[in-house]
Amino acid sequence: MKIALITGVTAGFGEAICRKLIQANYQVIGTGRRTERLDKLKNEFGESFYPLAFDLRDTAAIEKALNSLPKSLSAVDLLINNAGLALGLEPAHKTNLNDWYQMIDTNIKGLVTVTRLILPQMVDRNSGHIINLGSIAGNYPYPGGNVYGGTKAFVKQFSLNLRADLAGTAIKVTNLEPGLCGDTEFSNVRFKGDVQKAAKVYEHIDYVKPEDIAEIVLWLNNQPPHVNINRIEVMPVAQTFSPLAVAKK
Ligand code: NDP
Ligand code: 8X3
Repeated sequence: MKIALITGVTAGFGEAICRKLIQANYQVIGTGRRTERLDKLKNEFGESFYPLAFDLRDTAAIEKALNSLPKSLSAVDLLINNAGLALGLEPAHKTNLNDWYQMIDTNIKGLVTVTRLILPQMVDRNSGHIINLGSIAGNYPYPGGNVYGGTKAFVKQFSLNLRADLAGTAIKVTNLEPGLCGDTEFSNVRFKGDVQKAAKVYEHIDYVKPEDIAEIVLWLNNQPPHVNINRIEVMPVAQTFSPLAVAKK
């Protein structure tokens, strides 16, 4: 039985990935801050689910939580760095600096901390797969994407650089880059609880669902040992590109 550690299982993609992997017979270690939601998953999945509560911005809490794992769960086969957030959609000069720090501390600092703590045992066993949740926001700039897009560009380059460092090992690294995806708390968080504004983002769009992302994660991890998917960008058919903006005089 494979052991997967998924950050951010208390909502959205993470929860869907957790369900999909447990159905596929993985043992899942799931993290998040909201302990009541972790407890709910524990009640639902029993032995297949191991809850670990910590805030990704708190390095000491991450270390304590990961060090507390029972020996039977300490060899993680699949690390899914999913937890993350966007805050705000204002232009850079109007944003709240603390929102920027929170995105950097969660999407970058938290992600690299978990990775750095899990990676050595993968290298020791010469086995494992890290899947990072990037975003199309790390590939294409858009107004208001400022620091969020910057964090996801970091995640993309970090993923590719991990592959460079892991040359000669059997360890895989993938950056999964979704576009517009609904049925998660992403926009509620981005718009700080303004549910109506969040709902508008998904109006009249057949968006990508958390289950679609979960299916892709399982497929990525099920590739044969010699195949690494470096990056995979996923959009709803309804989302596509527009011309570059030009401000005329
Ligand atoms: P949700 O808001 O639905 O879920 C986010 C998860 O991250 C929650 O489980 C939350 O848990 C956890 N999390 C957030 N901050 C922290 C923190 N400080 N410490 C610990 N856990 C934290 O978002 P999605 O499922 O939509 O997004 C998941 C990932 O996918 C993110 O990295 C996001 O950037 C990325 N993504 C999302 C897209 C979308 O359109 N939805 C598209 C492209 C990428 P808790 O609050 O309990 O701590
Ligand atoms: C989430 C997708 O386009 O809102 O990462 O940045 S987008």
